[in-house]
Amino acid sequence: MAAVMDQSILPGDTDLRAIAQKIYNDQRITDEDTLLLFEKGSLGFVGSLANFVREKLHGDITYFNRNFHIEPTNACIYTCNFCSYSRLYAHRDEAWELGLEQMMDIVKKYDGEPVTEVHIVGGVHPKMNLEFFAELLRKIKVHRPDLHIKGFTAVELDYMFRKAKKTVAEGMQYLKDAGLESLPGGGAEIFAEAVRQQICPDKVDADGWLKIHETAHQLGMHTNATMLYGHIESFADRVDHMRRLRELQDHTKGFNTFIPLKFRNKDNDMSHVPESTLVEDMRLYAIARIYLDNFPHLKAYWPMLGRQNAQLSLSFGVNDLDGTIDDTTKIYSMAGAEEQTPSMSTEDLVVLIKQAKRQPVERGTLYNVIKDYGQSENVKM
Ligand code: V47
Ligand code: SF4
Repeated sequence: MAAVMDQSILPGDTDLRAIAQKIYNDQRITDEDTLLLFEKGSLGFVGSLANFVREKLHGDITYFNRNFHIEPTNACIYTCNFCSYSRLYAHRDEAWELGLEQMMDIVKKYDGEPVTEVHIVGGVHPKMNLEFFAELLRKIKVHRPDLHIKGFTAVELDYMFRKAKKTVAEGMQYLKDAGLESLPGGGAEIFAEAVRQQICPDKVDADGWLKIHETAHQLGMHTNATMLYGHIESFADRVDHMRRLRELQDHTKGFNTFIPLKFRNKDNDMSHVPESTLVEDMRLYAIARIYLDNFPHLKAYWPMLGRQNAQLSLSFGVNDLDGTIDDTTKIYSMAGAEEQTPSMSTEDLVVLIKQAKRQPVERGTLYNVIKDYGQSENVKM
C-alpha cells in the first residue's frame, strides 16, 4: 500500500506541526525536534508519522528470519546491573560453558532444517579467546557453508581483541577470514557515560562500541544496533544515543537494523526500577523510526516485548520481527521476558503478521527475500 499523507492528524501545536511537515516533505528532523517528540508527542501523533515513514520505505512488508542461537557461556567477567544472566560470581553453580564440539552439536541439530543464520552471543568468559572463537567459526563454515554467521557483541569482541593484543582492525579481519559475516547489535545499552557508569560501568564504552561497528562496516560487514531503554535514562540520553548511531550510519551505511530493547526488571540489581508502559514502548519505536532516517529497518524482539505487543509495533514503525527462533535466549527469560514459550513456528508468525494487516516475508540476514507470503487476506483474529 502506498504511503499517504494524512493532513487531519496535524496537531494544533505549531512546533509539532512543523516537525510533521518536515517528515511529509522528506526532510531530516533535528535532535531538538526529537526531544520535543519525546516530551510532547502523543502516541497517535508519533504513530501516524512513523507509519507514514514505514509504509514509504517498505509498504506492508514485514520481515522475519529463521535462525538459531548458540550461547557459548553464561559466565561473564562484567557486572552490568540490569543483567539477570551472568553467573560468574553470583549463582556460580548455575554457570555453563560449552566446548567446541558441544557447540557443533547444536549446529548439527539443524542439519536439513531451512535455517539461514546462526546468532552467537553470550557472556564474556575469561578463558574463551579469539583463537577459540575463530576455530568455532571455521568449523561451522566447513560443516555448513551456507549458514550466515552473525556473532559476538562489541563487548565480547573488545575483550577478545584486547586479550589477543590485536587492534580492532586486525581482530575483526581475523574473525572475518574465519567466517564471521555480521555483528549483532548488543552491548550498546545507553551511550551516555553518566548512565553507563550506573548500569554497566566496566565494559566497553560508547566510543569503543562505535569503533568496533565502524571497523566492521569498513571491512564490508553489516551490523545491527540496539538501545536498552526504559530504566534510568532520560529522553535526552535516548536522543544522544540515536544521534551517535545516525552520525556513524551517515559515514558508513553499514547498519541494517535498529533494535530497541525494553528493560526487564526481574532477578537483577535493578529490580527496583519500574518497567516502561506499553504506550511508552510504542512511542519509542515510532520516534526511532522517524529519527533514524538512514536505518533501513526497525526490529522488534518479540520474546522480550511479548507477541501481542510486537504485533502492535507493526503499526508504530516496526518492519521486522525477530523471529522464528526455536531457542529463546536465556538472557531474556531470566530477566522476566514476556514470553516463556521458547519458540513460535513460522506459521504462528505468519498469522501474527497477517492479523496486523501486513505482508510477511521471510528474509536472509542481509534482507534478501527467501519467501513472500503475500498480502494479508482474512485471517482469524
Ligand atoms: O546488550 C540484558 C540486553 C542485549 C536485559 O542484533 C536486556 O539481531 C532487557 O543485543 N532487560 C543482548 N534487555 C541481546 C541483543 C540482541 C537480541 C536479539 C537480536 C539482536 C540482533 C541482538 O540484551 C544486551 C542487553 O542490552 N539485556 N539484560 C534486561 N534485563
Ligand atoms: Fe556480561 Fe552482557 Fe550480562 Fe553485561 S549484559 S554482565 S556484558 S552478559
